[in-house]
Amino acid sequence: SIGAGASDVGLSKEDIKKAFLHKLFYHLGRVPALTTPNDLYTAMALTIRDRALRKFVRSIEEFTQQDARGVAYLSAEYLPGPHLGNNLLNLHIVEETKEALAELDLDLDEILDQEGEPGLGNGGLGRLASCFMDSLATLGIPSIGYGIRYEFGIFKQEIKEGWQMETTDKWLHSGNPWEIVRPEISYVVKFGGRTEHRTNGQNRYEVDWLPDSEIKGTAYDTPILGYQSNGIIMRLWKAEAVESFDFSVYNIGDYYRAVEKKLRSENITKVLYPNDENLSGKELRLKQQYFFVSCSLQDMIRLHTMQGRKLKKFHEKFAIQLNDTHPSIAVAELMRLLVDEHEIEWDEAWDITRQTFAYTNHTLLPEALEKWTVSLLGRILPRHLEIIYEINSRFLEELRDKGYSGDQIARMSLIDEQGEPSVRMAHLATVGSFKVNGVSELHSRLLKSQVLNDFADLWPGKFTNVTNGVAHRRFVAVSNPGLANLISEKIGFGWLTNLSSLSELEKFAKDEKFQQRWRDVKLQNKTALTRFIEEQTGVKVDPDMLFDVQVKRIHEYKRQHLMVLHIIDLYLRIKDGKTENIAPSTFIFAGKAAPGYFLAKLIIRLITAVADLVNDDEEVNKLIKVVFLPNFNVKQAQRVYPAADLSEQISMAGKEASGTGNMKFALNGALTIGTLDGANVEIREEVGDENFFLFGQTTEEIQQTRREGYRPYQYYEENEKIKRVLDFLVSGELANGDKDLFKPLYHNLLQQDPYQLLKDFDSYCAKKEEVFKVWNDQEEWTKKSILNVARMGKFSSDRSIQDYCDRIWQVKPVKIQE
Ligand code: 26M
Repeated sequence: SIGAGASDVGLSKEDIKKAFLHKLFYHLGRVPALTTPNDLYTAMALTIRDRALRKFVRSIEEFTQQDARGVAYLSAEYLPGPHLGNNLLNLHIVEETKEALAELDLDLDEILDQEGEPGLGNGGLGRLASCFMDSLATLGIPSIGYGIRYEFGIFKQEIKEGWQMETTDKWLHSGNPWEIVRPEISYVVKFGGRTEHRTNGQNRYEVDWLPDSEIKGTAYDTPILGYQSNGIIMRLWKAEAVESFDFSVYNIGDYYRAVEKKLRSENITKVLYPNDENLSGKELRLKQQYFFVSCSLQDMIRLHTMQGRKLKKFHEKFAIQLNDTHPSIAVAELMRLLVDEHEIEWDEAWDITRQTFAYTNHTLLPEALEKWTVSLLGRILPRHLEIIYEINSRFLEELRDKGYSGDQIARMSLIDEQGEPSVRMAHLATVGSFKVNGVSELHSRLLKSQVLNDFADLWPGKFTNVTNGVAHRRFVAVSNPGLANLISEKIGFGWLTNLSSLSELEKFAKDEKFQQRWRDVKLQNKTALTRFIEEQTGVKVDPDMLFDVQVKRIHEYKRQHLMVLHIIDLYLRIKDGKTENIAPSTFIFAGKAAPGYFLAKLIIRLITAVADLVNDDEEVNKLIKVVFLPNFNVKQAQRVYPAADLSEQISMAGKEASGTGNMKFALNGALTIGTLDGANVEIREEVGDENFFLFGQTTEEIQQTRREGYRPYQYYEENEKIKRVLDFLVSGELANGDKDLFKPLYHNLLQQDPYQLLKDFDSYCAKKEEVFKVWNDQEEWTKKSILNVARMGKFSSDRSIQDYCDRIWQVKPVKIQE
């Protein structure tokens, strides 16, 4: 071991205090008396980063020494959330840090509150990648997470006159103390131009790619700590101009052109595309994907060969996981690197490639399946298009040999020839991988029977399921210390590394004293959220009410508007004086809409309109309130989950691949009202159907309904309640008399209702009645809440990662002796 020893990064209160003052003085040039809150936060972050780096460096030493097989996780998105609190937990120095700061008259909570977050993802998929980083580190898996260092992450959401407004997320503006730039780790990535084919002296067929531009990718590393164990890194690439485009090589007169070129290069990693579940087909997005994939593969090849290993053994040392199809151009890029740049023959290169990649699918929605037009792909990546055609022609040949029909072959082809020819990235990823997985049992089953049906028939062994999980240390231990302490007091700390041991809580489910403390913790969390809600929205809510929460990206398939229709029904009932059986409730929504998704934005407008109506009505607001919390992100999520009583997971069955918010809520003691969709199915299986509020059609029933011809208008005509609620939308009683505002939603529901809200409306309302009834029996509710938590052990991302290790990657942990 070289350099810093453990003694430089001690973990005692004194060590932390000394290091903190040192950072404040020498890194920031400040004395304690003259500091801004950001200085204090930065000094503390740097103090902790040193300690994290030491873990990480030790891990790398050990991985290298043991020559261990490792994993590269390729994801276009990450949502790590604030690092400081999580790192303090992982280093086991929360108390020491609190005390060190207290001696300086400083408050840890205020410092924690200073931290912003890297919004380098849209939602579920990005957050899952970060949960996986946490678990990979904790389990000691030799691994690295590759991605893109977007300068602007997901937009900041503000609400103006009830509408979502987007502003840019300048997450780097006060510096990022967690990252380390690695100028020496950089690669050149080529774009555009043309290819030249020829046979060389030794009769080897060769291809040259003559690009028309080159861009440099530089590594920025962020250490990710595991719980009392190793560290790994998340390596994000930033685009810059290559040196050859520097002004020095140009004539004086070309200075501006050179600088312009530099600016254009940096465009590639400027901004995250804010669409989830909907593809944009934009050139810059394709460039982003290829850029980070190429840098990552070059980096892995460097790491691999640096240690004197043969490239032909690449797949023995690395498994590469593709987080959806966003990085799936990697299949063609690895082929190009092996065949064109390292002169490995096609067949052998293809064997290596297919033993390297595994692909996770996160969606069945047809509009979200990535396709790139042949013309765009050929223009940006001419060599890759040739390689994709070659892979395809060999693959289709195989199918022909097996006697596949023309229809089947057209369906399975990597190229979609209907309409403008385009490359189906899910097919490329499937053909180029040794395993393909969905993210919940139901989703994996549907993946095999719907989207990738032909492939599952061809290669049944290739398809598998790995149910998602969440970083319970972040989403319970860090964000809900009250609950965490209560749990640890009863069953010890084992649950932090083995979530299944939560089952030891079962025996306290009916214990009245324990129940009371359980409720006290919840009330405290709700009180804290109440303050936050008032700060953010001006709305005063009552922590004694039932907190009924739906937070997630806004999407029609997630059916936020189903919850709104029910709230309108309650409103109308209260106005009629029929208040019996309504448990006083606060309905809390949060989530971003893709900026170009009109109906999603209109749903937000609807929520804010209903909120205004309800909250200002003295007759109504004693019983119900409605809140839309702006700018939902990881930091806010950590405030919301601990304070929820009821978790809304009400997507149309068959549409939500898994969901992970559902797990975070249940782990914090919320009960779930939900459909048989995604991981809800498995959550219900685990917690018991008597502890889960199930409603709505099943996937099969929905298909049946569709086959029989779904007529939403019929429900409107035949169901008094539905008619009244829908008519209310266009009555002018919402949004200051504007009758037209919600017409698009009204018509959408009556004409197509693609997500069959009206069909599920009655069963949803009926289930809400049951929720109210159980809520009125607090002992019963608390018992169910405790049982929910006790039975959620399956849903740690530690379990998910263990599944990937055992069943997909074939990698083992490397433990480190300090
Ligand atoms: C694609 C092309 C261009 C621009 C953006 C995208 C894109 C980005 C993010 C598409 C989809 C994206 O995310 C999808 C997502 O978050 N899916 C969710 O993944 C979770 C983790 O597996 C699941 O729990 C959710 O059910 C699923 O909706």
